[in-house]
Amino acid sequence: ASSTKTARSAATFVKPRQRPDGDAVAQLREDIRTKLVYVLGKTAATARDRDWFAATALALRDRIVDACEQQQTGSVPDKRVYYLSLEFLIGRLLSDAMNNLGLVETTRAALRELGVDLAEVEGAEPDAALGNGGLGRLAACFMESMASLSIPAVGYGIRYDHGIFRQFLEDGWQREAPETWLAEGNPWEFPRPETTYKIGFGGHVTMTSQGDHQIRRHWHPAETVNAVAYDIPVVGWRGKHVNVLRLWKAESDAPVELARFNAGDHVGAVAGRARAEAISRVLYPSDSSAEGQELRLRQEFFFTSASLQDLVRRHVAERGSLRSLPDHAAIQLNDTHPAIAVPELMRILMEDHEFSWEDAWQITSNTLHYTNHTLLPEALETWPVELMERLLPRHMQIIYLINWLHLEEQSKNTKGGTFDVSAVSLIDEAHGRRVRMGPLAFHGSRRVNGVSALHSELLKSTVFKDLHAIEPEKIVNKTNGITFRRWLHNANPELTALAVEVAGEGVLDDPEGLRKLEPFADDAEFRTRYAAMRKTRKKRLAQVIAERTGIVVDPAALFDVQIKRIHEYKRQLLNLVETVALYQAIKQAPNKDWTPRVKIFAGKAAPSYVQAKLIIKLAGDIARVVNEDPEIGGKLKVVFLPNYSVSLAEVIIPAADLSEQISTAGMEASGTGNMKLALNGALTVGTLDGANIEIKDHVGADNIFIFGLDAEEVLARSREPDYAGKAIAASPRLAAALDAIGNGTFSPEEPGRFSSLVDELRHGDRYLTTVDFDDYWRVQREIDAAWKRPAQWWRSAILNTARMAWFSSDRSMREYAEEIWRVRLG
Ligand code: B1H
Ligand code: IMP
Repeated sequence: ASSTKTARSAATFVKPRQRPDGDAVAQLREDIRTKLVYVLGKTAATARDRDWFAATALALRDRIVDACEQQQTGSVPDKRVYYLSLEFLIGRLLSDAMNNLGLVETTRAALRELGVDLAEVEGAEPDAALGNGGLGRLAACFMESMASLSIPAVGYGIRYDHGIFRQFLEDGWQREAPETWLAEGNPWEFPRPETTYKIGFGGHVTMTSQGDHQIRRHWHPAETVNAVAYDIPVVGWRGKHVNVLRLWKAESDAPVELARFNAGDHVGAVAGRARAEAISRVLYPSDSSAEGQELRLRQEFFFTSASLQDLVRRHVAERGSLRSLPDHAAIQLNDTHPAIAVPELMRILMEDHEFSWEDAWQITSNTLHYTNHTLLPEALETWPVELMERLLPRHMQIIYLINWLHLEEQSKNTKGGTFDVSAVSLIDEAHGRRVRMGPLAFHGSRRVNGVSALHSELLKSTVFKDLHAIEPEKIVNKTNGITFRRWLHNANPELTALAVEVAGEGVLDDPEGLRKLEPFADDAEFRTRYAAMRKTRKKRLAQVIAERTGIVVDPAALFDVQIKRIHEYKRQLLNLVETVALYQAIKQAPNKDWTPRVKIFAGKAAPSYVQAKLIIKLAGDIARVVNEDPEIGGKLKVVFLPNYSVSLAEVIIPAADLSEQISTAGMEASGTGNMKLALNGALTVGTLDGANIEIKDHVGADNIFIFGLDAEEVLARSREPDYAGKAIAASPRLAAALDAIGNGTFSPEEPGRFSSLVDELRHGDRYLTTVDFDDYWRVQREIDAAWKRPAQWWRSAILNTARMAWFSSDRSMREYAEEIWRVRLG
C-alpha cells in the first residue's frame, strides 16, 4: 500500500468547485477528531494512518447518510433495480466518496490541520476485492453509475471475509496468501442484524392435497443458515443520490450445540457453526472457469435466496400483492451465478404466497433479466442433477417442471415435425445429467444481454442459437462501460485538469465534453502538455516498479502494458514470445535504432491453473535474462508487477503508452481494461475482439493498431489440420523464439521448464497464438516506428481520450434503464 499512495500524493491540482470553505473544513476536522477519539478510542498521538482512515471514512459516511436522508423524505420509488452479483470488485472507497461529495480539498485541508497527509490516509485503506476481474469490477462501476444517475438500486452480493488472494512471487512463481480486508473492520458498512433471513439446504419435499386437484408442495430443509445483511452506502456524483450495496454474511442459527458442549465434545459443539459460516468465508478465485464444487453452489443459493426474500418482503410492505412485482422491480442476474433465482422465486411465490404455477411463472419471467459474460465452454455453469437433488430438492423438481413445459411447447410449435430436444433442454444428458444454468437463466428471463456488439451476435449464433430461434427478441446488446469518476477523474487528476481547462467543468458531468479536446490534437503546445502529463505518471509508475521489483526503468521509454487475469485466451504468451523474438533481433543488430520499450505485465492466475502460473514464471525468467543483458543496454526491459489490484490498476493505467488487448478473436466477451487505458490515452494494440471493435469505431482506425484473425477467420482456421505446425514452418522468427523458450535459454537451471507451454503451441495451440504471431510482430514494428513520430503519437493519444466518452458506464446504465429495466432515471 505504501507505494500506491505515493502515486497520488503529489497531485497539486485542486479539483474545480472543490476549493475548501473554512467553515466546512473546521467542521470536518472536528468530526474526524470526534470519530477518532470516541468511536475508535485513539488520540492524535496514538493514531496510525489506518485509524485516521477509519475516522475520516466515518465522518464522510455521516455526510453520505445525510445526503441519503434528503432523498428518503421523498416517496417510495416507482421501480427499483436489483443487481445480483457474486462479485463486487470495489477497491478503495475513500477517494470515490470524497470526489462524489465534492469534498476532496475540504478533506485534504481538514486532515492537514490535524497534521495528517491525505495521501497517507488514502493509502491505508485496504482494497475491497470481492471479485476476480472484469465481471466483478463491472458490477462496481455499474453501482457507482446507477447512484450517479439516480437510478434507485440495490446491489446484492456476499460479504466474503477473504476477497481475492494476495499474490506474491517466490523465485518467480506465483504464491497465494489470504487477503484480510476486514481484519480491522470496515468503517463504510452498517451491520443490520435485524435483517436476517433463513436459508435452507437439503431435506425433503412434502405434498398436501388442497381439494379441486390442487396439490401444494412444501420444502422442509434439513439445515438452515442465517443470512445477515451488511449495507455499504454508494454515493453518486455530486452527492445527489445514495444507493446501497447489501452484502450477506453467513451465520449459524445454533452457534454452540450446548448438549454436546456439556458432554465434553467442545470441538463437535461448534462444527455446525464452522460449516454454516464457511459459506461467506472466501471468494472462489477462478475467473472464466466454473469450479463446480458444492460450496460454490451453496454460496450461489445462499445469496440469491437472501436477496429474493429481502426484495419480496420490501415489495409486499410497500405494495401488498406480489402480482405487481414486475412493474416495480427489475432483477438483473450478473452471469448465471445467481441463476438459481429462477426456481427460487417460483418457489417463494407458490409456497409462501400461494400463487398458481402459471401466475408465478408470469411474475418470475417478467422480473428477471440475465447478462451473459462468456462463451468459453469451461466457464458455462452446469450442476450435476444428483448434487441439486441433494442440496436443493424442491428446486430440482421445479426445474424439471419448467423444462417439461418448455419442451412440450416446442413440440407443439413444431407441429409433428421433429426438433432437437438436446439443443434446447435445460438438462444436459450427454455429460452425466447436469442442469445447464445458462439456458435456465435464458428461459426464465425477460431479456438476455451480451456485453459487446460482437459478443451479443455470437450469443445468437453459438451458445444460445436454438433458444434464440424460439424467442428472437430476447437477446439484446449492452456494451460494457467504466465509471469515469474513478478511471479518469480520480486516477488521473492531471489529465482531468487538462480536460476541464479545455472543455470546462461540464466535462465532469457529461463526458461527451471530452470531444472538445479533438481540435487540440493538432495543437503542438497542447500535445507537449499532454505528453508531460503522461511523463509525470510514468515517473510515478517507475518509482512503484523500483520499490516492488527492484527493476529500474526509464520513463522516456515506451511503456507497453498487459494487465489482466492471466489466461491462455488473453494470450500473455503471444506477448512473451514476441518479447523473445525482439530480444533476439536486438542482439543480432544491437546498433540499430531500436525504440526503447518497457513491457509491463500484471495479473493473477487462478491457483489451480497450472499453465497460467507457468506463464508468470516465464515472464519472470525472460525478465531476468533480458534486463541484465549488457548487449540490450536497456532498449528492452520486462517487468512483472505482483499483486495486480484495483488500486494498482489506478497507478498503471494513467502511465501506459500502449495497451495490449490481444485475445484470440471471439473469446474476450468485452474487456473493460481496454476502455480504461484508451480513455487515459494509451494506444491500443489489439485483435478485432469484444469491445476492441467498438473502440476502433470510436477512436478511428488511424488511432489504434489492429492485427490478427477476426472471429470468423479464427473459426475457419481452427478447423484446418495442423495450423500451428504450418504457421511455425512459415516463420523462422517464431520458430527461433519457441526454440529458445523450449531449450532453456531463459531457464538454464531447468531447461525443460517451459516445454509444456511450447509443446502446446506446436501441437495444439487452441488459442491460435502461432497463427497470429507474424501479424503481431508486424504491427509491433509499426508501433516502434510510430513512437519515433511524437507529434503523430500524441495526436492519436489525445484523439483516444477525446473520443472515448461513449464507453462511460453512465451510457451503459442508461441503456439498461431504458431498454431492459424500463425504469426512470431520478
Ligand atoms: C467474465 C467471467 C467469469 N466473463 C466465471 N466470465 C467466474 C466466469 O468464478 N467464476 O466461475 C468468474 C468470472 N468473467 C468477463 O466479464 C469477461 O471475460 C470480460 O470480457 C468482460 O469484460 C467482463 C465483464 O463483462
Ligand atoms: P480486462 O480483463 O483487461 O478487461 O480487465 C478488467 C478489469 O478488471 C481491470 O481493468 C481491473 O479493473 C480488473 N482486474 C482484472 N484483474 C484483476 C485482478 O487480478 N485484481 C483486481 N482487479 C483486476
